[in-house]
Amino acid sequence: MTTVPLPSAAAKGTRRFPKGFLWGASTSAYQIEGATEEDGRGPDIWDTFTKAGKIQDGTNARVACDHYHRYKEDVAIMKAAGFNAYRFSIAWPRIIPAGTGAVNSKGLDFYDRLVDEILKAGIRPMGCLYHWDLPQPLEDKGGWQGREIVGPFADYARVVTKRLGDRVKDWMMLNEPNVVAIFGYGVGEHAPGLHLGEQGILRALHHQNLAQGSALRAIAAEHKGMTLGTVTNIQPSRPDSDSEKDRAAAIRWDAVWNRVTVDGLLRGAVPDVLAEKMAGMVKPGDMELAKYPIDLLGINYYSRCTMKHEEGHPFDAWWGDPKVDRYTFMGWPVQPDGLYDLLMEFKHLYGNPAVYIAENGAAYEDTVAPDGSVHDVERTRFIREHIEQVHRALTDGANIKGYLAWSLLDNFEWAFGLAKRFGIVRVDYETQKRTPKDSYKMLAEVIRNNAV
Ligand code: IFM
Repeated sequence: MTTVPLPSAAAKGTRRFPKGFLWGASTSAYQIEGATEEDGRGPDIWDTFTKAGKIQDGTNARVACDHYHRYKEDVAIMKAAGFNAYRFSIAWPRIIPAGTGAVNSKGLDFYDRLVDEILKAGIRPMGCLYHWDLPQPLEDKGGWQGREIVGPFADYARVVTKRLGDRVKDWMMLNEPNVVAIFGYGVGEHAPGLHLGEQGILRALHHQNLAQGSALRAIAAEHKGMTLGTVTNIQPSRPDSDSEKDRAAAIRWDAVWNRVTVDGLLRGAVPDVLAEKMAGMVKPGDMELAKYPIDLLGINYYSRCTMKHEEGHPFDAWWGDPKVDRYTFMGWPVQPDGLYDLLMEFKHLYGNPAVYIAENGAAYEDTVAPDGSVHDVERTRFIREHIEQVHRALTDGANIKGYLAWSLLDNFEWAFGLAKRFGIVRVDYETQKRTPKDSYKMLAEVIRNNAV
């Protein structure tokens, strides 16, 4: 095991964060809950995708971290680290199993219990309505390809907030709509596994924008004092080389990956470079519906997008290689300063609205020491370095309200299955034993000091 020297200021924790800064972690329902066939939950697109044998390591999420039954233990783990915030997602197929129509009260009961436990631990629950688990019956009707999904999503938002809104005041609509659109509908690597190319990607993005705008309004109409927002992964898009073609690819990719969602929501606008391609799907009134004065935007960051011109991919753009000295077990480059760049760019482009880091973390090949502990040196370093960049951006005036690590637990990493571990807490999938890793201990220390 290599030891990583830390800059002395970081080791002493001299960079202080504002009072009330949100600290914690994020998870999503499908990745941790398990119990996919329990208490009236309906099938979703990831159940179908998994059953079709599309998961690289052949695993599935039927049990995952068994959080559905072990949530009390998991909340206790958060409390012990001193979290004051936790973002989790609600499983649409637990609440409205067919996507529309009958509400499953047992599904709501689970989140009732979970929320009460989180509050009892003194943690601020931040609910996310959609983290990729679309009820299969809705996909059968076209899923995010059709605008018919807008009404059902707003209805679902109403049902959830009616039940939990007395206690959960922070509501995020979607998680990473760009990943849903590109990997789910564009290139088929995620559920529902469709290869619909550019038009499929843009349709899925546009309809998520509309559903989001509609759900935000539905919640605001019925509740006062909510903090409303959404979560998107903004990644600075940079060319792989100085060539004209790579530079153009990076600009196109920035529009697809970052701007359709953020410009739609914050400006009610379609990025210029995509206006022609989206002309057929944007109807009068759509962009007014997409635009909403949110209170808080969740930003997920893992690395920059280094883009090269490559035909055969949507928008003739695909990931190149920035040739850095460190990569995670996902093969993703480690670029902490990209987080600073994006926070500062975002501040300048959008007038410095309130944001928080809703996900940031890394998969590494952890090993369990003979005494059972997990010294995840690289993840610890990764998280610390990113928190340092958050502090740097705060110092330079960015309006950042919190930092949530991805993820609390090792979990089901979508098409990669259980093999890719992002947790700051190890999960032994045989025994369901939880072991806080060194990264968890480091984060707990940062939280205790409110400083890095
Ligand atoms: O696990 C995912 C999460 O569901 C969404 N953001 C990226 C994470 C790591 O791939």
